[in-house]
Amino acid sequence: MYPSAPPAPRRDFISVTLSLDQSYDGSKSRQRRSCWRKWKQLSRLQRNAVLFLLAFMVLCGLLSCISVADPWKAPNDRSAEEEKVRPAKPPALPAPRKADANPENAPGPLVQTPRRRFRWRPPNLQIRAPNKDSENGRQEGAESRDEAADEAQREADPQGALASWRGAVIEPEVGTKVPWRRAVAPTGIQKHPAPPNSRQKAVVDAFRHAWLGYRKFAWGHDELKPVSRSFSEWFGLGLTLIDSLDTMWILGLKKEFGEARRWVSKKLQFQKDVDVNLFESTIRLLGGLLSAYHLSGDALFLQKAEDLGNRLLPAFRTPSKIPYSDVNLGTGVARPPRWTSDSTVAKVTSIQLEFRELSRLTGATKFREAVEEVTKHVHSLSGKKDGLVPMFINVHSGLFTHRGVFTLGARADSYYEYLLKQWIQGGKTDQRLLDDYLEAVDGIRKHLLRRSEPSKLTFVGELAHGRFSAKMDHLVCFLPGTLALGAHHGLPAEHMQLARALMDTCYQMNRQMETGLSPEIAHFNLQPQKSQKDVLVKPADRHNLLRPETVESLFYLYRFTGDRKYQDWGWAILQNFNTYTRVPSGGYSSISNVQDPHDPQPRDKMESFFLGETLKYLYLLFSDDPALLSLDAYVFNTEAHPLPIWGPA
Ligand code: DMJ
Repeated sequence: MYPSAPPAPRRDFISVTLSLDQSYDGSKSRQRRSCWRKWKQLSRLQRNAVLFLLAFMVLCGLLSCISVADPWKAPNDRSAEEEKVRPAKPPALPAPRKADANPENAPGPLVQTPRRRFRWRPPNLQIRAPNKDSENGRQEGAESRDEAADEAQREADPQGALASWRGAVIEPEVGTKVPWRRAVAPTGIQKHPAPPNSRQKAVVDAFRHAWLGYRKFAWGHDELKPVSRSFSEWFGLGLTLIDSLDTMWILGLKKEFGEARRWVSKKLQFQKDVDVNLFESTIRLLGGLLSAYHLSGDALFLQKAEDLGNRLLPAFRTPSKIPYSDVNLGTGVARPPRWTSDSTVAKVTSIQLEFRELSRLTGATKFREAVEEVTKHVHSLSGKKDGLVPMFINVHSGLFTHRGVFTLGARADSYYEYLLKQWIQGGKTDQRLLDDYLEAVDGIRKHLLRRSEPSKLTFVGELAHGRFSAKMDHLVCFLPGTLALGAHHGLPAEHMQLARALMDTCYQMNRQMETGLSPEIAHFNLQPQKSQKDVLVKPADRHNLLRPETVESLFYLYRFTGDRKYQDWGWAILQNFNTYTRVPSGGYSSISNVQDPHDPQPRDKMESFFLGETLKYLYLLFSDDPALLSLDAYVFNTEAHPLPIWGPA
């Protein structure tokens, strides 16, 4: 017997689709007939299921086409979603272009068009869309992206640890995150600094008073005008705020630091059509950000520093590689000052500590290479006089100009300072830097050093085409500190003797004025019979800009000698600042006449270096703890921003 007929196959959904597939081999008519037959065999339910499946597949195909190529969108029209997920990493600068007369037509080199990415799902980051009506609309959009990126980072690294604040453990702040490619860990500050003594507290009071004025009348602007209770702009980049960050950290002003940090996070944008001076923005802004990073361990500051460093680099694109004095942060167009194609020697040779450190931290060698090219070039240049350099250098020829004039003051000062400090920063290995420094100190001794009458004060004058001038800028008072630092790092003991002698002179430049504050420029008397005074001041030079150099050197001298007279001298200067320059409503003002205690004539300006340098050095001077920013671990840039001394490679 035949076995009973096999049961009719179950015409479920899968077998239907399979049989439809298999029937595809025959001729078209046979195929159609067999398909139709099979289709008719299906129940109504099965037919509906097949139709539904086909419709679904067609719909999916259509949707994907629409997403991948939206014919209604212009090619560069980035969707809001792409904006939201764009990383906060600063864009790279293109080659500088010729300046456009109309800044509005300036090319937008700083906005990189990101590669299109396609998302099937909405992004996790929910941020506010930029407010187009607000004048800050663009900036707010960028801030939102920053915040979103910060938020994402916090989610990824909720334990993100921070350096302690004067010994206290502090919570990671909003936006704190690990740098994206950090080569070295931040150095931080000692864990348990001694509590501030009464003189240090007086400095903290002074700082708070200065900050009060800045906060009330100039918040986020470059400089406070304390008398008119307003502000002035130089670069429009919150110069005072950035210059003050590390001072606040050192003084333990956590609340103020946190507030300033939030401004940096939310408001500071370097993508701006603004010309900045390469030197000033390097020593104050880049230096300030790098130090703030080292002390706090907060990667926000390093990110900002790298962005700024990238935007400053076009200044180095000159035929000689000697940088232009100015560069536009937004367009990348660099230029010399309007009246010359010369750059100032001090200004091209005192940016090295900062750019070298930026390279070390980011791993990007371009910063170091740019500035070391300048050092190498100046090292081998003719036109020096026993190690002393002229004040100007031409960016086209790369040669010194206005030769024959030598000073340790304005335009040359920090050239000498950075020879020594770069040598220290690099672990005392670069012999050329040391040789240039030692030769220059000998040159100073040989050509510029004299003693005044009647008190025999040792001072550093100037030389112009063989003629000596007994003129000394207050700026030169950095020199005792630098000489002492060199002696501390093993250079000849005579450097320390000279440092002490010059320190006495700098103090006398303050002491002999009726206000006890130094004039901008002093002239020294060389002829005993003509005057009883050693320090003479011309009417045009009687101003005091709240400069740091005297107290800077007092700090070094006290650190290395322990002689308390240096602290007492600094204390007198602080009191004089309080008596003659403090503005009751907040802030301190530069003054026009240090010789008139009844009317010192406030000039209505508080320079950023008063907070960045002057008050910081006073605070450190009054400390008896040599481990507080140890001079074996840190080297201060010329704006008083401490940077770590590199260990052995
Ligand atoms: C600061 O900006 C720096 O110290 C610079 O080296 C010289 N001038 C001022 C302070 O006087």
